[in-house]
Amino acid sequence: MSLRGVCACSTSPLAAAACDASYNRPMSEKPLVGVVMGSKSDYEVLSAAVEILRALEIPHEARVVSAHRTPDWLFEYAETARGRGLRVIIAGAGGAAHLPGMLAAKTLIPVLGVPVAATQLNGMDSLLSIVQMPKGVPVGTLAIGKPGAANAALLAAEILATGDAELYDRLAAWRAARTEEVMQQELP
Ligand code: RP5
Repeated sequence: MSLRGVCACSTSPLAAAACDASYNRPMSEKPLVGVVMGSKSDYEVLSAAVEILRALEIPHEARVVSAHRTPDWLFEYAETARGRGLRVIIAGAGGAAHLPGMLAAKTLIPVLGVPVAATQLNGMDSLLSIVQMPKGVPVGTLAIGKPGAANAALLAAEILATGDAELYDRLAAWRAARTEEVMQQELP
């Protein structure tokens, strides 16, 4: 079973099921960054990553991939990611948050983990789960919630920019714009 091209909706029953929901679609013909999350409910947080990727014109896709509810789909996603051209995976999850670690276990593409506050523990459970990967299978762990999601996208951009001069320039312009915003701030 393989995920060929943009969306394997027609080639893989698992991918087809995942593509059925309108929120769960590839957003680019040749995505370089995969943004995945354990549930549709995580999208409010992970959308901060998608916004940055859009702003930097980085081809990306967003999918729901649940480690405990769709484990076979998770394996398929990870195993086919490199062949589809993905270079970085951003993975957000709440609770036990085993999604980033399981993806990292199944691919050598860098995985950036975003803890989502989804339980009574306000994301501490997810943070500790993601950051405490045992030695040998790394997951780059970002902050809990939207700031972490946004930074995951920026870090993905920095990784890709090491081999893409035009993206480097867009990233530099984005950073300069943030500096300018602060320099223009006036206190009441
Ligand atoms: C995790 O459980 C997801 O990543 C999400 O953060 C959390 C709650 O999922 P739902 O019950 O909203 O689907 O797997």
